[in-house]
Amino acid sequence: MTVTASVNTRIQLSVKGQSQDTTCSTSLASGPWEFDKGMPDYGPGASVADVIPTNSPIQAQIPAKYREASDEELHERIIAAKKTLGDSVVILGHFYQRDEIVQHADYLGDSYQLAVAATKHAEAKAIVFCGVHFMAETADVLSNADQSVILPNLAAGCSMADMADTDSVEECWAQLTELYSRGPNGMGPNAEGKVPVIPVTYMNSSAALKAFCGRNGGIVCTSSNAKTVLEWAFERAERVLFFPDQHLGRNTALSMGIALENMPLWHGRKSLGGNTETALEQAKVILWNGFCSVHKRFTVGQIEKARVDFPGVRVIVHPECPMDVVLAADENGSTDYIRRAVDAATEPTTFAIGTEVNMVQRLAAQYPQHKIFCLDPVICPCSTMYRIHPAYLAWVLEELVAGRVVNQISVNPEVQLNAKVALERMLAAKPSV
Ligand code: CIZ
Repeated sequence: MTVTASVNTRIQLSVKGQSQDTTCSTSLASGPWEFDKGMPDYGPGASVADVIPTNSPIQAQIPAKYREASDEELHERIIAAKKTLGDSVVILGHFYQRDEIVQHADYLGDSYQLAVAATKHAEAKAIVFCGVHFMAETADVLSNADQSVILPNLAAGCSMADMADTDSVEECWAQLTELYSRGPNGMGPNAEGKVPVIPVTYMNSSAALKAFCGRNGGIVCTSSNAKTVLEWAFERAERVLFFPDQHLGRNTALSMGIALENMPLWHGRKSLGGNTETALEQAKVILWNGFCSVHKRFTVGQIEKARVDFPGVRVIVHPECPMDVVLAADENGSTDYIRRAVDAATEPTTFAIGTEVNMVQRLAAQYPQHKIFCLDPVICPCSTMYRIHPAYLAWVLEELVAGRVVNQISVNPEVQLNAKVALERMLAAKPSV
């Protein structure tokens, strides 16, 4: 059996000096378990300085038989365990996962598509989410009470999601509430029926923050429906507090005609987030100071180079990229948008894509009629997604075969209830015509 060539293979070759490629960190060549048990970063690929926040879950070291197994052995073990478990398990693989994981997934998709896919499998007692922590939480919120959601490596978090912790957001909300309630209607609706502010959280956030939105009249958005969700919010509020990703918030608001001067940036730990009262009163979208370490790497210079090297190139970037990059690209959209754009191209096309490298390389392999490359020439996978190594998948599956559920992600019932309210509002929101 040959394990398919993947970003991982390229990393191994480049670290051994056997290819021209460069990686963002030589530690990518290490097994993620080298970084378990509380090392001070997120492990392989963490050259982008994704610091693990205090009290985030720590993965205990998995048994040596998994750490020491060859790629082929792990592959066979996963297949065998999955066969034994049959319909009692469903494996979900995010677009940003490595191929060695994706090939075992029953579903490949974005975080929301995957959580919804899991709800179609009531017969599955275990949902193994090969993605990151907030995704497993969302699956737990949407799944049945008798299903266990498992995250193969507990340290697979999302540094952007971690940039908005509940305490800082509550603190921000208290300050905004104090400011806006000085108006004639307090925090109640004005003559047009709009309240002063509504919280909107990106899917890449903890369940606790989704619940915060549920409790405070707010809503969740994904990168596919951010505009629809902002329209929903502006029908109900004069302004929006958008977290954690400033770039998705800014890019979406800009595309809706909102001026940059009406989008102040909120810096946690500073009074009024480092803004003046006037700026917050004139705000339409208050942006949290969060970002994705991978999408932040894309630059206008890379786009200019792609245009020189490949005249006619079609540049598509993710809306988590900085605004200047999104403006310089031909198109921007979610992972699913990017996948569909490539799939829909009828003529051989050159695509330069600004999103996570595993997904880009997979598209390149799936659509050989096109030339598809990642805008960032350095191989830098999402360091937290990369923690889902096949060794962890083999381990959680074999534990299930032995009748044990390990690494279960359980969202507390009250949080579940309120998070579901915010997710259901998102589902009910319809695009304006
Ligand atoms: O929601 C997701 O899965 C992410 C991280 C991005 C996207 O565009 O799908």
